[in-house]
Amino acid sequence: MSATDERYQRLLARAREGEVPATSQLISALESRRAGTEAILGDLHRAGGHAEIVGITGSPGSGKSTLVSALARELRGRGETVAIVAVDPSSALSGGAILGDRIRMQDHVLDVGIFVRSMSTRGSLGGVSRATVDAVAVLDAAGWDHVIVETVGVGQAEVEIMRIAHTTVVVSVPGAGDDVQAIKAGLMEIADLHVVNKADRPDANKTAAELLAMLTLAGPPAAGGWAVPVLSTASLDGTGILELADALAAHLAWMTASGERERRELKMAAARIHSIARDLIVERLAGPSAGAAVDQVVRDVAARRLDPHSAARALVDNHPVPEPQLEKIA
Ligand SMILES: Nc1nc2c(ncn2[C@@H]2O[C@H](COP(=O)(O)OP(=O)(O)O)[C@@H](O)[C@H]2O)c(=O)[nH]1
Ligand SMILES: [Mg+2]
Repeated sequence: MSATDERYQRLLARAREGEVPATSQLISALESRRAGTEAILGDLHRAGGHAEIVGITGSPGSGKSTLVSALARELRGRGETVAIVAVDPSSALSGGAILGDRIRMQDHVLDVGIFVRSMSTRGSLGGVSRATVDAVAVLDAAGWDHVIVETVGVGQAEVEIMRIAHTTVVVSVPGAGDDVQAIKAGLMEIADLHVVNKADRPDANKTAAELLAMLTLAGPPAAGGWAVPVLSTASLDGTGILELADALAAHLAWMTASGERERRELKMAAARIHSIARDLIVERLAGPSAGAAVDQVVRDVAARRLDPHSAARALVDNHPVPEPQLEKIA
């Protein structure tokens, strides 16, 4: 075992004892992608699989951080431990929101049963980056009961959150325009639970009714299926938080009883393998080890001795990437 491996192993052992600084250091080491992280990622995978992973998504300012903070307090009251990963848009424009997260999360600063980590999105706005996936793996392996990932629901992010979360919560707010944001942003398909936050504001009932109408249009769930609930919360004063915690527990129980949890674990595994394989292949084709073979192909395409499709296919055939057959698993 290399010195790096040993250091990571020590950090993981301490993280599993509930040592927060060791947990943070391990997440940072993986985030900066220092050499020799593959072995520890393997250990994390083997140790994990116990945490309930919840994704919370919705537009900036919808109150996700406030909601997560209140939810964490409720879950702590039930004797469960909660780790929060807040994926902050890296844009300087949102500096205020990041600061806001920190201040609210300080409510929990003295509680050893709560862990809070902010991650930058590093350019992929709202995206669940590789670093986030690895952070969740650390927290799962370290034995946290709940891992909550807060992301801004933009573009690819909502699809990506499904790849790491057992339960996805979509947050909407009243009075943000004529259309419910979740519908506009294409978030309807991924929501296991809808929350209309800021229910203390006018028109909260109207927003909830619009969401319910959309869900009704989609038809009733299959027998034994999950009926997506629409909950209302006012996360500043804690209204509806107890019901949200109950609904999350109910969704987890349903997933376990119906076999859905197993199906989702399969999908997540397939998506994970695919994404890592894709990264590997890109690294190989672009990296220094690609070497002369790629250079020659590039020259052949430029000189029109070879077409780019055949060239790409020939390169990939040398490094095949298995396509996950997600439909077959579903
Ligand atoms: N009126 C009201 N304001 C809220 C509620 N929840 C959050 N807020 C406020 O909405 C703003 C954005 O909250 P934040 O949690 O940072 O939203 P995020 O960007 O989605 O994480 C803050 O000023 C909060 O105080 C709520 O239930 N009611
Ligand atoms: Mg936030």
